[in-house]
Amino acid sequence: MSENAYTPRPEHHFTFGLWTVGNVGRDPFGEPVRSPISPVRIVEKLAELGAYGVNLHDEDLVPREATPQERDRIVREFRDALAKSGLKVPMATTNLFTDPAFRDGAFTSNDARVRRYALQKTMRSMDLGKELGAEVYVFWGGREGTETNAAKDPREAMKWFRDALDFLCEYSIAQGYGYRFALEPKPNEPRGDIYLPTIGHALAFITTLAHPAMVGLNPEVAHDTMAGLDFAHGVAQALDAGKLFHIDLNDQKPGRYDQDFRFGAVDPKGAFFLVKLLEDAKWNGMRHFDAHAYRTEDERGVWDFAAGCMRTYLILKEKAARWNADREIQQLVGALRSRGSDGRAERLTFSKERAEQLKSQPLDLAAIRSEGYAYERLDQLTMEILLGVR
Ligand code: GCO
Ligand code: MN
Ligand code: MN
Repeated sequence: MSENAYTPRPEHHFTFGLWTVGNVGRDPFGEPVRSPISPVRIVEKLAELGAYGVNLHDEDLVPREATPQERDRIVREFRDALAKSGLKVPMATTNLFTDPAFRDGAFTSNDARVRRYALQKTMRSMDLGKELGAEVYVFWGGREGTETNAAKDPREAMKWFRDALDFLCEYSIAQGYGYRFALEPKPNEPRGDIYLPTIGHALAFITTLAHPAMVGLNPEVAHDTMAGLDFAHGVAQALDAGKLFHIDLNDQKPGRYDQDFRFGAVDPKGAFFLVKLLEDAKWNGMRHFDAHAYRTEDERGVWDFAAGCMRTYLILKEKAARWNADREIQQLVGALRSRGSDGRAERLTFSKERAEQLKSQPLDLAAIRSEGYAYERLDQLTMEILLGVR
């Protein structure tokens, strides 16, 4: 494949949040190290780099204290920049975490006024998202959680969370917005423990909602990694359930603070299996990078970071194609698929006869117990593709 295979283009559906490339490098110990980049400039630069779209929280674009006139001017200028560059806004979300009002959560705050404020802010932000053309609406409940379970009964919190999502589904329907809601699980940070901490928790919760078909997931690499989980397994389960509505790509070392590193920067092998999964599934959602440049960087480093996320994805996509086309790998995979059967894909479906037949079927347990699976060879071949010698 030529160098061009690694050049991002809009058809690859790469997106970034205004808050990602716009991250000013503030951390709990230090002040910002970069000046804010205006939303209009972000749109221009992302388009230049080959991205498809830009996503936003309400406050990334319109400051919380803006007057209606200021809001309209800011939105108009932003829409002009989008129209000029061709960049889209596929996803929008609400900032339900910065305002001190949300210190005990938004939809699950113990304060009923805060729960109303959270709905009000989300509805307004959904209006803004629609004005910009967003189709997916993300719910990251960063403040929905506790430091102590003395604070609230988690069953009560689940009810409040459900009421809020049911309310907002109805709002989307009543307004004719057609949003698909995507819940974003995270185990902790900024709360000590966050509700709906994993993909599995969120999938189960969705089945309890009034409009389960409208609601899916926005899983993130770093969040599952923080919980010590295999991200590709969670994503596969979301795909299997038809619930992968969006994805947040980045990277993270396990056991650390929330790092939001450039995609593939820590665990390229994990990133490879993720890209392979998404591409093999022909998943057509947005590849959204929810990450930011190291705090050491100036604005130039920010664009290096953004270009790097997309380039790494495309390199891994090419590696996945190479893996799928590799004869030796495919022989090994083929042997696994037909292992122990007559070569046809075998599904165990129940019938009384099948059960009876199975109960009395002789099985060569001695052979089953002694035959290896050749995963060492398969994994080494994978490594050699990844390391560029195959
Ligand atoms: C985090 C989250 C957020 C959300 C964003 C969109 O760890 O801070 O990943 O970046 O994705 O608020 O909802
Ligand atoms: Mn995150
Ligand atoms: Mn995220």
